[in-house]
Amino acid sequence: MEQFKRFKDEITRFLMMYKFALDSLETKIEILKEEFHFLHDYNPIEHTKSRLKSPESILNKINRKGCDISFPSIRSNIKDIAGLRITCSFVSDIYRIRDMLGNQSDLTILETKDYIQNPKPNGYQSLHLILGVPVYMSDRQERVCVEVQIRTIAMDFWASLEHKIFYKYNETVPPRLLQELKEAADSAAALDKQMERLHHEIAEIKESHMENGGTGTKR
Ligand code: 0O2
Repeated sequence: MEQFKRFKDEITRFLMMYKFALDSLETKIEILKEEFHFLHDYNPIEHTKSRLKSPESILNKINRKGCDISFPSIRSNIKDIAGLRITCSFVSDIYRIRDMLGNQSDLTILETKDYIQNPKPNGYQSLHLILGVPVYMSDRQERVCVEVQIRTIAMDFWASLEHKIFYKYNETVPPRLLQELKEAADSAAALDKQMERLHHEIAEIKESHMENGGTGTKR
């Protein structure tokens, strides 16, 4: 019983580090968001969502990978214990957010998977970063990994539907649905391109309007 309690305390303390890393990253993002809004009168971040992997899902993943079940092994082999998803309106915002995070002196971008430049065969698109985030505990400083997924609203819409279908069919999705999902991913990418183009056009119109000191036309 004593051993079980000690083990439970260790897991709780271990996961706490990841929770603190997420808390501090979310605070950083909130600050960037507010400052960006103040400077540019525009918000590149629509919303953020964080999650911590459960001990059960950490154990499943470490078993799947065939790695040791120990805290050091879990730390070095599972990089998505803490996950943060950032949703934005435009593809250019995704890279702007990546750069803003990369410019923070205490954060390190340890890994980048660009599924926008290289979408997965099923159509999945997102920018994945593994960030090294410092965590200040009462007796030490640790650096832990946080997986950040940055995507547009259209990419997020697609990924959440695909995720639901994948689980509904217990991972064996009928080929017709896979084909339709791929087509939907292509449509989402086309929509993202069109919205980006419109966004730039509107920004240019706004700029020349400001330069000419004119007044706008109401919708
Ligand atoms: P959850 O519950 O979202 O966390 P690795 O983690 O490096 O061992 P992998 O597959 O190389 O494994 O990592 P990758 O490619 O960075 O993708 C991990 C996460 O991206 C997944 O987490 C999903 O959140 C998301 N993802 C990747 N591919 C797809 C996809 O085809 N469809 C959808 N909907 N999401 C995807 P988890 O662990 O699967 O689940």
